[in-house]
Amino acid sequence: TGAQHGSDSPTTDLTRSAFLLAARGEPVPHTPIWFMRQAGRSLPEYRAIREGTTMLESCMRPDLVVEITLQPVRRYGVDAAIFFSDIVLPLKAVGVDLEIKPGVGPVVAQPVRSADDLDAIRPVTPADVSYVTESVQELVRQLGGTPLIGFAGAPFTVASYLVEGGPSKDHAKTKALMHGDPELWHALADRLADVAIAYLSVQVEAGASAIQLFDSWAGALSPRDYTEFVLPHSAKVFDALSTYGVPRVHFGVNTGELLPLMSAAGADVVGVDWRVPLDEAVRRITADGSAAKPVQGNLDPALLFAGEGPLVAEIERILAEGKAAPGHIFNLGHGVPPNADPDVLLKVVQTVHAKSAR
Ligand code: 1CP
Repeated sequence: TGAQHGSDSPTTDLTRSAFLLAARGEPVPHTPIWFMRQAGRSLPEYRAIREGTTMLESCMRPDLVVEITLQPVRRYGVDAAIFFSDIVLPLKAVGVDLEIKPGVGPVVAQPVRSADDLDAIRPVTPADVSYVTESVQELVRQLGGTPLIGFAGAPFTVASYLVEGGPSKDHAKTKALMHGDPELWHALADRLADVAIAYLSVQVEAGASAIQLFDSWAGALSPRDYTEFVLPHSAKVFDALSTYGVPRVHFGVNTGELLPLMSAAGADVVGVDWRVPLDEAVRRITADGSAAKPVQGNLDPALLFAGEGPLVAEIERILAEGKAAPGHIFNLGHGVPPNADPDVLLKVVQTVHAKSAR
């Protein structure tokens, strides 16, 4: 990947990217690190540039997308950038009536209740999101040797916003729909798989070097429900993306019981939150005889507020446990909290790099 973007300077060489090497289980110069939600409210430069522009408007402006995506790369020297967007952006782009409310999250005007409500949900075409193509191309140019991760929301997590109408703690309406009207559920999830495939394809074709499928809220489901109602749809997404050969990361919160299933859905790299140690995650993924695969994680974001001693001790423990996997990408167990201190995040990056240097 990357070669097609021209190599006027050696810094555009992605073949030595620690992130991409780790994602493929190959030897690395140091353990790569990036942070979920590394762009965003924890950065003063983000708050400044976002002033007066809504979240969704920002996602549609290449000048802002490029700048906001680069901000944490400049500040922290992380080993990957993540495209600045949101999991509901492709729905907005095809005309679903939704907004992202500050301090709340995505809010949907007309929650999905019947088959008629599915009409609005169709895959984006490159023409619907030309600003995404433009932003990714410019980012890949400016990022040089740092890979760009494209992302999409997984069918279950996006469906939850569409069915609940907004953020939810228990996902009760979504589960009720699954069990009460499985036909409608599968029709909705299948459409959302197609949305994710289309949105991820646009990003990869524009130059993204890896993709992450966020099934943030899948941990609300039992393994049985996950297997029946979610896995086939997420597997469809991973399968469709396999043609590109870019590493595919699969992440959710509170997914300790689901790790083998989320791995089996087709991930090349399994994201792990802080509840399950990485060596135990590897044991769970391989328990049925499946091959071990690279893992990503899993510092508890709360440790960012614990002080340097405990923080460094946790980083050392996670680096040691990560050795159980054929590749380890360091990350938080979930997103950067908005009140995190950027200097502490910088310290985490420097510590991970220094302690893992080969
Ligand atoms: O105005 C703002 O700053 C709004 C806050 C914000 C931001 C910065 C939202 C609203 N989305 C984003 C960007 C975003 N969203 C990124 C970008 C880049 C980065 O990581 O640096 C990404 C990857 C997402 C993906 C996303 N959106 C997820 C999956 C990741 C996760 O954190 O689990 C989810 C669940 C969403 C929905 C969403 N969008 C925004 C919020 C506050 C939420 C969560 C709402 C809830 O609690 O249900």
